[in-house]
Amino acid sequence: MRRVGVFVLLLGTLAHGSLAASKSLPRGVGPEFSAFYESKATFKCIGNPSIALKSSQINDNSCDCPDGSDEPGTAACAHLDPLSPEQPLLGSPTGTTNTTRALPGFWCANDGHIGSYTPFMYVDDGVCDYELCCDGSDESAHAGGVVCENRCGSIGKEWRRLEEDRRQSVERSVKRRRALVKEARELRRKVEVKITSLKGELESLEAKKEELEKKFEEVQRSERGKVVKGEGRGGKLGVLVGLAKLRVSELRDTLDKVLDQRDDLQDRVEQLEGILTKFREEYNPNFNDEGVKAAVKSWEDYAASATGDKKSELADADIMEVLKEDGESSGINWAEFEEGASDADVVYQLEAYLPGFVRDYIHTKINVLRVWLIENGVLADNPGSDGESRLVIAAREALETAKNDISSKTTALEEQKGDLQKDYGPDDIFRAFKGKCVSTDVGEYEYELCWIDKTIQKSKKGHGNTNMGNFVKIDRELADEEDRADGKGLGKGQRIVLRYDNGQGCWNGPSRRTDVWLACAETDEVWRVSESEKCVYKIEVGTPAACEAVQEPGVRFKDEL
Ligand code: MAN
Repeated sequence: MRRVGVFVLLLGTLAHGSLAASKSLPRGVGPEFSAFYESKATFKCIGNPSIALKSSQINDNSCDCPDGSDEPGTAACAHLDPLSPEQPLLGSPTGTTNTTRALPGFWCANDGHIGSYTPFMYVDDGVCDYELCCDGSDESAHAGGVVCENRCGSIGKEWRRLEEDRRQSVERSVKRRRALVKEARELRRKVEVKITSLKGELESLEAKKEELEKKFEEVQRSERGKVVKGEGRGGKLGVLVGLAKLRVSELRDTLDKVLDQRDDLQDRVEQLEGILTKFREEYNPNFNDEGVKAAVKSWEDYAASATGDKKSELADADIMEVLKEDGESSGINWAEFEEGASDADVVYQLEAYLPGFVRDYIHTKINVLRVWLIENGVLADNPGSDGESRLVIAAREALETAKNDISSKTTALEEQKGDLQKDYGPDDIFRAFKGKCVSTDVGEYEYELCWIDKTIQKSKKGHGNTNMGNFVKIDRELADEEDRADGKGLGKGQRIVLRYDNGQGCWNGPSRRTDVWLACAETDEVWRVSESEKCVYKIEVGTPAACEAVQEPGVRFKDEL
């Protein structure tokens, strides 16, 4: 099989044999040159009409015209080549072989397939060049006994099938590209919406900031003239603590008094028991006084039932404990409640219980609420540790929050505006690729392309990742490669090239950089990675984003010919 690269395909308008060469034309004449060969009598060399030949000199295997036009169907003028090194050629008007040839090659009509020109050197050389000349007409002289059957039926059929597949694939790619353009448009719209909303937010934040500045100044002014009152500190909870302390003190005094009374009564009981014991021991039982006898009996029963020391159910030690003054080491430490616990603190510390992501948002709201509560007497205005009142702190914090908001939103706005100005390629298409990566394995590395971000070389042996360049810009460059059978190649023509610079420094050399060449394909795929010179990489990628021009099946663009 010969290389196909040197042949020239007929443009699409001729693709389906509509201008098939007439049968009366000499062998090898392509349709667009037929006019030069119609005269039966004489033939004038196409490039040198002053040279007239007999029609019998056409295809007589002798190169008579300086441009080779008298031998359209033989290899007699195959040596003529504008690209070949100059060689003396006797009899030639220019004196050399370095002559512009009039004909592009030997015309194979290839009925049933696509007509094409075959290099003259392939004519009658004993090899069937089916890739270019499927009808076998290039070997009609049967050199060396070779017979080239006409295979245009089957080759044409297969070619049409492949072309149809290719057409459908191009259609799908173009469709995908359209979807990407739509996605990119939507992303741009979102950025625009974001810009509008950030501008709006900033406007109202500026107004709010002004308002908060005024408020802060007002609060500072009014707080400066305020007498700090001890009473009422702590709000409702503070009042409750005060009442409870008072009540506990009252109850402790009462218990103390009850205890004194008990002790007095106990003394009296002991005195009475002493009197009655003495009375029982000293009365005269010989006096038959029934009343006295009954009284003594009752006393004996009482004394018998009250055996041993009757322990008081409430231990005196416990009572003494209760009677001790409240303080840090006993009872209730009221100071703790008076200093720390106020209902205001509950609100001040509420934020601490919130999840982080709502804290900032709530912070402003709580401040506003705090100020309102303090101003309306619902919360006590606790001075901060540095003596600044809570009201002033809250007003200042609200102002600072607004200022921080303005600063972060201004940064976000600048970022979004910058993003809108950025070059994302034709139709803004690479906007749809932000944050996406594709990769492939080559040898000991995995190469990753993160589209508008960077290229990375990842060691599969665990030696870490190497930055091969950061995205800089979108360029265009001319590709000049033969088509590949699997279609995974850059081909010929202008291609989008993404430039990535300033990657990780090369040992004893400059920073790594990468050029990412794009060609049209149905899906995003890294086709090849090469390192043309040390730390200078080329990545070839197929992507629907590169399907800018729709090609009709079988038609090649002029710059690809
Ligand atoms: C690593 C890789 C190579 C590169 C050399 C340069 O091995 O990044 O691609 O050529 O370093 O020293």
